[in-house]
Amino acid sequence: MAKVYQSACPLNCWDSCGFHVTIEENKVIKVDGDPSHPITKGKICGRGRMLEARTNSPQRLLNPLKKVNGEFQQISWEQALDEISEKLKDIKETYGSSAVFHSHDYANNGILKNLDQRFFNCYGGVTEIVGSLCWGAGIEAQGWDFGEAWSHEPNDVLNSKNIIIWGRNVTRTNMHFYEKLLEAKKRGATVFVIDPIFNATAKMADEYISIKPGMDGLLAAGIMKEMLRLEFEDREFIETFTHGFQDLLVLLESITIEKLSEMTEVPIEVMTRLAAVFANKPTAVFMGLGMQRYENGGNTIRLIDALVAISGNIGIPGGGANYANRQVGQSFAFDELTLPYRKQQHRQFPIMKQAEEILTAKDPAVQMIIVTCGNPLTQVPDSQKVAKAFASVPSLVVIEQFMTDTAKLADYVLPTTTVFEEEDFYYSSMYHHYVNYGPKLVEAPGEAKPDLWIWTQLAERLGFGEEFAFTRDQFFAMALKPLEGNGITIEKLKEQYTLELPVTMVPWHDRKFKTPSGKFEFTSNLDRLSDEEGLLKLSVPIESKWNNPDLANQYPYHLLTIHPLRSNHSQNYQLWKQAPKVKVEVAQNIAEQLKLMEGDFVRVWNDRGEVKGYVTILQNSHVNLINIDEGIWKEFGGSVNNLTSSRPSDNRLGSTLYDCLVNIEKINELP
Ligand SMILES: Nc1nc2c(c(=O)[nH]1)N[C@H]1C(S)=C(S)[C@@H](COP(=O)(O)OP(=O)(O)OC[C@H]3O[C@@H](n4cnc5c(=O)[nH]c(N)nc54)[C@H](O)[C@@H]3O)O[C@H]1N2
Ligand SMILES: Nc1nc2c(c(=O)[nH]1)N[C@H]1C(S)=C(S)[C@@H](COP(=O)(O)OP(=O)(O)OC[C@H]3O[C@@H](n4cnc5c(=O)[nH]c(N)nc54)[C@H](O)[C@@H]3O)O[C@H]1N2
Ligand code: SF4
Ligand SMILES: [Mo]
Repeated sequence: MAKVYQSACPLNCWDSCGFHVTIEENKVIKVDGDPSHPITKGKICGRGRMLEARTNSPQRLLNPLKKVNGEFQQISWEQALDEISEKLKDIKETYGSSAVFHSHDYANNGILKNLDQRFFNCYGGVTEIVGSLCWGAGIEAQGWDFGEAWSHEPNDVLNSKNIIIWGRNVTRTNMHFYEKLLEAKKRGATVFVIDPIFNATAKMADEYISIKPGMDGLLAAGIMKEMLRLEFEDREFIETFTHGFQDLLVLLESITIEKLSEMTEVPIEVMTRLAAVFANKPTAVFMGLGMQRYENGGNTIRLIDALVAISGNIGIPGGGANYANRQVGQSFAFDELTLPYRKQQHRQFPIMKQAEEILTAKDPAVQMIIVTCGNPLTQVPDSQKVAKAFASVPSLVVIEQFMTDTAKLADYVLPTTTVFEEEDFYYSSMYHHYVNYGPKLVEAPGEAKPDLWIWTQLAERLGFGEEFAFTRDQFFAMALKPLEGNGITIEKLKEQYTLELPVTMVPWHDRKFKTPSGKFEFTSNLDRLSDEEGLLKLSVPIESKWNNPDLANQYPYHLLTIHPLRSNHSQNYQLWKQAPKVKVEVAQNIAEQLKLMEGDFVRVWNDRGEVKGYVTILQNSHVNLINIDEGIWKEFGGSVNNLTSSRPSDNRLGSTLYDCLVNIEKINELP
């Protein structure tokens, strides 16, 4: 008899949904929304539903594999764990533990997925990644301005008069926020969308503002200039609660509004109108992550923060410079889980530059890479270099559910469980502040094992088994320790399935910022920054005609590689009923200039590589723009990261995935 259980979505996503999962005879039959979830209220997206297909897929990895003479052979867990732990021992003795590189991302939002760090710390400390392909530039930027990247709680948007969706693809990536926007609109709020692509959210907005990619900081500067000219700024907030306003004035005086309009490709009237919108408080800004994946990404977010600050929209209900809500992750006791004091050696590679770092590492050179919760061959920029680097290392161990492009390259592939095959609790620091419980509902197929089981087995073989001799409940209790006083325990979570975390609902309402001056900092006072670094700048994408006219002549089109509708990154393409094809979306002006028609086969290229695919014409998008959704596997024509650059952002912690110029031509399809 089929039975419905409560559970939760593990995917790296804004929404962190509650699930109803139908189980019959140890099989997942259906994944649906849990109507009792306070935020997600029974609605989920196709990626969540596809977790059924993911769990039951005949393509699942079922046994440990070892590559022998270029071919994978099935081996026992005993053999895999013995051989890998022997290699780990030898590497530590001969080269030091930091000769092991842990390459990962955040494919699963379960708290116990962080125990990989406990393993590597107890082993002695390995080479870790630093920074983030995803949101790194913006998190760092808000750290400079506010001291933290915190957002308002989801229902606060119902207090806003005006809502600016700035580079967030809400209908596609953050569907429950879309529901809230509709509700806010019904209550009379006005919605603006600023984006180079006329996306589905733009269709529901009251006004759509088209912008040249990477120019949002300059648009914020233009709006600030108009705001100051019209004396719309909030003088009291500026004088009492901010630091560095004079520096901002000098910066804004260094450029004319006409120049800003020319560079952003946004008319001056729009800047004037938006200045009035920001003054008509409360106005809330909801930033997406796409717009900070540029070389100038940190400055972009800082200039938008500055605009929200001078208009007095900080710390008031219905306002806010909403980007991420790190309060959520900060609620848990990470150090208790991960034991950072146990590491004796330590080295860091920036996540975007991992390929270059691997290829040039000395003292010690990288001897082994262990990949968890990530698919770097598809997702990390400059894919060809990534493939070369990963192939150059003596041992590559990949813990995976599917034979991804990264797994194909491995020496050992260890099969792991999917969400309903193990117990965990899930949260996301992107949008809402509820934590969700997900019980184990079915047995894993074949010999697939939870990541935690793999760490425990390896730890025993390496002599620190006692650090993993805890039940899941004991690990949960460790993570939840700081919340005990608020009555948030694992017992209560198991009973109620979702619990509200005690976060600040309207950040900075007390005007106490976590910066060195205690104020909002237009100029950052952080000790680790030079005076020059702390200043706001008017900067442009590195791959743009303003910065590199020769490159822009050779590669006249701007390439975006945004997140796909029907896949979470690279996780779902192999599950589609019809094999995916690379869709090359081109702006109307490009199609007209190059006489491209819907369905034409084209090549998109730059100095880093090429991708081939089929043309779709983008309606109403900004000119000279091409988009290819990210995540596509090699066998389906990917990866788009063949084209992207591994440069870091201005503040070093973000990627520049969208700071990318290309050319395009029609070619004949191979028979
Ligand atoms: N369907 C789906 N949903 C997802 C994911 C997924 O893979 N698929 N991934 C999840 C993850 S990990 C993340 S990080 C989030 C990301 O969520 P979003 O930030 O919403 O999505 P992105 O695709 O990163 O960013 C794309 C948006 O930014 C716009 N954009 C790009 N460059 C610029 C610019 O210079 N200026 C402006 N104003 N806009 C710009 C794009 O046109 C697009 O609308 O989505 C999450 N949700
Ligand atoms: N060009 C371009 N590149 C991008 C982006 C972009 O917009 N454009 N977006 C960037 C962003 S925002 C992000 S967040 C990254 C995401 O990058 P990744 O996290 O590397 O992408 P995923 O496709 O989600 O790959 C995760 C892999 O982890 C595996 N996995 C899932 N659950 C588990 C688990 O429990 N244990 C283990 N061991 N493995 C598991 C999945 O099978 C999958 O193959 O990509 C970045 N790359
Ligand atoms: S992927 Fe995001 S929106 Fe879809 S079900 Fe999971 S948490 Fe919800
Ligand atoms: Mo992300």
